[in-house]
Amino acid sequence: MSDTSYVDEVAARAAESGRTATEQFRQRLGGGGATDQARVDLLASRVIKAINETVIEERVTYEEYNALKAWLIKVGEDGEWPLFMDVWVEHSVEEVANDHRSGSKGTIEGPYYVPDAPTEPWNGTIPMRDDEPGRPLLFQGQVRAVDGAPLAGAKVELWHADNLGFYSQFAPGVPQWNLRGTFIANDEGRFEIHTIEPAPYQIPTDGACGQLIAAAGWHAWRPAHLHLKVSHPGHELLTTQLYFPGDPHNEDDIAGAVKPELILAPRPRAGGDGYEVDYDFVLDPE
Ligand code: MBD
Ligand code: FE
Repeated sequence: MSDTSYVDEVAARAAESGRTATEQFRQRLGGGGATDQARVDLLASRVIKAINETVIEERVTYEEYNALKAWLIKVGEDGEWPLFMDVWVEHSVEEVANDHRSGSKGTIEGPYYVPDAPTEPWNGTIPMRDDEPGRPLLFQGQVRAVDGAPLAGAKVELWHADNLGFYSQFAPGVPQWNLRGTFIANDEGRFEIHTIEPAPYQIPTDGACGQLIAAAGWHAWRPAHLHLKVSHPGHELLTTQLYFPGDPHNEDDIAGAVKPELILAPRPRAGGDGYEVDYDFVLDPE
């Protein structure tokens, strides 16, 4: 494959992911949400005031003002509002939402979760292609309550990008449930999940968010990561991500979602291919 066709292929997938993320959001969460008048008044007033203060203090020109309007229009046209919000805002919402927890650390969900991935046994393999590229990874651990009691039958939902950084259902050409699975922990709350190591992920560069990143001289990278939702009746749902040591973007994740507690310590797999890693989850009571 020539360099140009590779770039074109990546660009085509990037544009597709914005449309799909917007459509998924509308179906799952769109339309509902908080509309308490006093809160809308308070929050909208504060955001509008912050924008106006920036304009006055930085002496924003009409040229800059119109560039902003054009860009805001394009974010919508490209379907990139879910991406923009999850990359630059969700980490603060997550921080506030979860600061009472004493169990495992959470972090942002991001734009690419899909509910109801195929159910697999506690020691199963995530759906993947026969020739799925990437180093094999055995991800194992236990789900417990804060008092240490194992949570039998806990649900461990895992989703992640492939070895090229593509998410199924958002990048065309990837099988529907590729690298998305729901694992049911055994009677001791344990799981042993066979998957592959994901690649670092560059957020789409050919849409409005990429335009902002290029115009500002930022980078578009997230470190390689596993996404998880861990749940059990009577306990708070944990939405989190796990990262790999040594990834340079653990220090400068564009989405600000890395925490020290979320960095894995994989080791070469004893008597097998690839890597294995232990990580336990502790769920707070509801
Ligand atoms: C991702 O894979 C992701 O996890 C986030 C938060 C934003 C964009 C792409
Ligand atoms: Fe992700």
